[in-house]
Amino acid sequence: MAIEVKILSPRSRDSSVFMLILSIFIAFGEGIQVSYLYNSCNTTILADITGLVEPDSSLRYRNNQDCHVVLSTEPSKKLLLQFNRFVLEEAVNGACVDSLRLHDGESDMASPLTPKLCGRQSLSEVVSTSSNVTFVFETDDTGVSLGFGILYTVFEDAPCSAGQFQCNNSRCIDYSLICDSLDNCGDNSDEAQCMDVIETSSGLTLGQIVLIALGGIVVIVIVIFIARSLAQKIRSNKLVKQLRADMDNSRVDNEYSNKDFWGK
Ligand SMILES: [Ca+2]
Repeated sequence: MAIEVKILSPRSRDSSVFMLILSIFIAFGEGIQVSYLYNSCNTTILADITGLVEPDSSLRYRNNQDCHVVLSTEPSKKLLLQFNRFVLEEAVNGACVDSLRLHDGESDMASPLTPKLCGRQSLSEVVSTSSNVTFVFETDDTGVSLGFGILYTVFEDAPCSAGQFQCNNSRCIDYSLICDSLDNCGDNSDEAQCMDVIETSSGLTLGQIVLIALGGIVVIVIVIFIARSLAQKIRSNKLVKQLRADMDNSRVDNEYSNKDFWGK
């Protein structure tokens, strides 16, 4: 079986750091499921829509681990695994002392999806052909490092069913995954043009709502301008009337004063 492991470019490595930070932020902010191998040794993690797999809840994994964990979804579905980071202890004399390997099935007897991985790796994605992926995480009794973060996304091949979004690469993912700032498709098509894609409860897209809001602001500015102009005109007319009245009163007063002065 061909092993599907994409190697990241340096620029992609930068983006993977960003993706890690973003995914952690979203994991805490949006309640994405985070599963720790340490807590799941020799058990099965049920993959629903998406989630993160990490070796441990702390920033460093532990010594003396021998974890076999199956990530499992519905039989008709598959798993896309994307590496946010991968930093295990470096190999000694060419042999991994801490390692992770992935298998395309529900045991470590299934076909390998990756070779035994250790040290610092720049990996992008691994795609299963079955509905199960087995993680085999082994560490020795000395030396630990940052570990790894793997975003998994459950998908099916097109044609998509109701409630699914069809990626440009013909993968079908849950519709809730679009515009969540995570590349769940693997080609980022679920995150492209999000302003036009997100539908709100009102049935309008965010783009339409923004346009309506901008239109509303323009109308309000025009109304304020017209109201201020009218107010100024009214005030100006009042002042002119008042001025004319004052001038008329002044003229009458002058006439009376002249009569008094000349005694007429
Ligand atoms: Ca997404």
